[in-house]
Amino acid sequence: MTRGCFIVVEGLEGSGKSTCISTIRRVLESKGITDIVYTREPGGTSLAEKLRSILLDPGESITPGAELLMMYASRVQLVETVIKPAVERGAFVIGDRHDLSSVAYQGGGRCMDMNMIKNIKKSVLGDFKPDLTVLLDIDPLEGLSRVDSRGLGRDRFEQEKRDFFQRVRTAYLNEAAADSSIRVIDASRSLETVTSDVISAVESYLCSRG
Ligand code: T5A
Repeated sequence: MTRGCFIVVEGLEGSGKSTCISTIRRVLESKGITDIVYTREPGGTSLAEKLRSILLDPGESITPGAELLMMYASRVQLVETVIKPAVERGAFVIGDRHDLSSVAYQGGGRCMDMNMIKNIKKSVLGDFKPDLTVLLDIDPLEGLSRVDSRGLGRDRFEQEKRDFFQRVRTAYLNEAAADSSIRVIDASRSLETVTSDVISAVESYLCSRG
């Protein structure tokens, strides 16, 4: 059986990840791909959804180390029980965030040691990584103003200051510069233009798979 693949969408809050995921689904369906699995992080399993509700709760006070380990506990459970089995049976998995979020938010945003984060990743996930990552790049203020326009309030991360999100953005872009499987798309432009770039990125990846 042909191996499936794992496509991840990353970006700051309000960068348009949900819209991008719908676009990717449409591209895959247009190619006749029907076995598509959706994941989100933190979350995506019973255990990880419980951790997600704690991690996003604005009433929780969580140390950076505890936050990082909860992100990885959530991720390992998801990778081992959902993502790997799906990819092995030939499914296309579309992930709303994955490991790059920990590098950007805990490494960049919380200023934690990047090597320590990468060592944890290596210890618990080995060489597992997405086949393609679409990184939606946006100025934090613009992203957060989109979030606020939904009128649902801010979660624990969304309450952070602008500097935090600037560091997250810088870390995202630094990682992208060093990894050709990460495609950066300027998400500040119109939805139509962003969608067109997302389609090109996914089609070009599918072509490269043959
Ligand atoms: N986290 C996560 C870590 O710190 N470490 C980790 O390891 C992991 C995995 C998760 C939080 O956890 C943190 C990061 C996050 O803070 P979440 O809810 O999964 O939280 O992620 P959010 O980024 O908060 O999700 P959002 O729903 O806020 O962002 P989206 O999905 O990017 O936003 P979306 O697609 O709903 O779009 C927002 C609005 O903008 C509009 C949309 O219509 C929507 O109304 N929009 C546009 N408007 C104008 N022009 C465009 N081009 C537009 N694209 C979308």
